[in-house]
Amino acid sequence: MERKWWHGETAYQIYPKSFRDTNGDGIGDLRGVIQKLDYLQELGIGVLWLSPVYASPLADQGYDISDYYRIDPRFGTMDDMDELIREAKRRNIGIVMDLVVNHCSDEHEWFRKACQDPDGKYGRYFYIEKWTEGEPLPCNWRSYFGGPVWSKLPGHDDRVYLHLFHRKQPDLNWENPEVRREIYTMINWWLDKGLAGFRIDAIINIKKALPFQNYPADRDDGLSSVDNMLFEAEGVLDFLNEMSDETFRKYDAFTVGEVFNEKPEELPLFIGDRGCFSTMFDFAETVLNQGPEGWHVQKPVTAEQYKAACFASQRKARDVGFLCNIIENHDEPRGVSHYLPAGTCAGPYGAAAKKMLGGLNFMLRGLPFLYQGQEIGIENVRRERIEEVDDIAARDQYRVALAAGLSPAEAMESVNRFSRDNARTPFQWDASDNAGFSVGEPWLAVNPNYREINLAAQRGNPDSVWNFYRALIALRRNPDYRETVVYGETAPYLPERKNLMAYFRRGESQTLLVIGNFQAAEQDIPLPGNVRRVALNNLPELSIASGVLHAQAFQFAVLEI
Ligand code: TEU
Ligand code: CA
Repeated sequence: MERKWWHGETAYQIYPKSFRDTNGDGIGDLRGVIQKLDYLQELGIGVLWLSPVYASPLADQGYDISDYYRIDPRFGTMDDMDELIREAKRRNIGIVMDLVVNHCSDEHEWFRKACQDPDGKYGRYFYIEKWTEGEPLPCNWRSYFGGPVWSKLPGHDDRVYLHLFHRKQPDLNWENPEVRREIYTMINWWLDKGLAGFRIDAIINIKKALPFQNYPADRDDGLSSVDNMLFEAEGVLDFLNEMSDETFRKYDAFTVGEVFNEKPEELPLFIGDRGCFSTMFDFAETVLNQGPEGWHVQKPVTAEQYKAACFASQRKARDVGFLCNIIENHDEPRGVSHYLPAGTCAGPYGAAAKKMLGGLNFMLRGLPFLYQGQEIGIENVRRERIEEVDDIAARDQYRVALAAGLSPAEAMESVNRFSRDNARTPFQWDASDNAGFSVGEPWLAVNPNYREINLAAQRGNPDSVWNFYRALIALRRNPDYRETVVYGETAPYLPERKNLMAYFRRGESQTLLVIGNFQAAEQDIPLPGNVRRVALNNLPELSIASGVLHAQAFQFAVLEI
């Protein structure tokens, strides 16, 4: 495998709207990111992904772009963006922007022109079909945010357009070479500014199985999940390789794909040495227990499931390339609330367990990708009423739960477990009003626990979650361990042992054993050899006697064997 500059880095995702607001309008902005670059450098971050800051009506919080060449004034100006790229580079941080090209906004000039003349040039930029009231729609796919993927084309009673996501996110027609050309020109325009690269949004969706046809319904609504269509769509890699040749490869840019549903044999084509992307996210843990019926029937993830999913991903990527390891992102609940046993965060072992989960994920082979606030252990937020929820996915799932017969209170339970708002509450900088995020009213209410969980408090505490993350990042950079931590092979240790997640990282001349006691009960773990050094431990003590590690609740350790 070819070595790349980014392999040894730690990456970090910023959701700009909720990171830091500098002008008091309650919306995080680019100047806020610039202001916190020193913080990110201190943390040890080398790659920084910004969720979208392009001009947008924010129907899906920026994932609906109305102008790819402009910064939304709520986030700042193009000068701010240029300054951010420059200032980050000075700190050896590469800026990665979000590339959202499966769809644009219905307020994009292209779509407006398509509405004016559906048979003209811009009509062919989208998927527009003839349809009259009373007829069945061109196909029965269910949009990711609920309801059919077809909506009436504004101004035309006899046409519908396709949107796999929200109706304000019309899908771009990748089959049209003119569309692809427009996109490549735009990508290169941004790369010329000195970006390190892109995170590539929802990219598997750009290839549709055509002609449009129905799939078996998987809910009472008679619709069928887009997944069923994607399973049959062929040829996405032709588009992706063309895009890569025309753009990323020319710049040796860093690219990370948001790829769900890839076929096993395709992995090398995505992230191998000659793959279309540098890397992609490992979503094997993210999708555990998800299903077409929705959030209200989704079961909690067990330690056994989590471990098995991590190990399966390590195995599949082993000879191929690097995956990005995450416990959360802006679409998911907070990892500590989602993967740890219920009630753990608020209990006596909360801090230990948060460190354990972070450590187990961080030490896997691949690129560790932190999400803002993960480093201080931010938790899910509780909302009482659906009106307090912003997330369009959560609002849809609330309706789905009610339609399935749940009471409003029960429906809110599932919303609270999975809402994307969990990840989108403002960053908790300190114990001052609004968690130091803004002097104004935040666009989304802060998590009320910010007076206990905040960066300022954790800085001063050597045992904090934050200081533990600092130690993890430092270990990855430590010349004594770097080679093994970054490139060492992963091999499970005692994989059958319940509520234990343990694995070796084996380098040429060094073996590390990573151990996490994934439960509140203590556990005796036989060690496979003598411990030469303790590289990391999440508790003040580590009890080893006659070759047995007596692990405390949620104890985590990295041992050199
Ligand atoms: O998400 C793509 C995706 O597959 C979503 O369906 C995701 O599973 C969903 O948000 C979970 O409820 C990307 C972005 O990360 C997301 O924020 C956007 O809403 C979406 O694309 C559309 O651009
Ligand atoms: Ca602002």
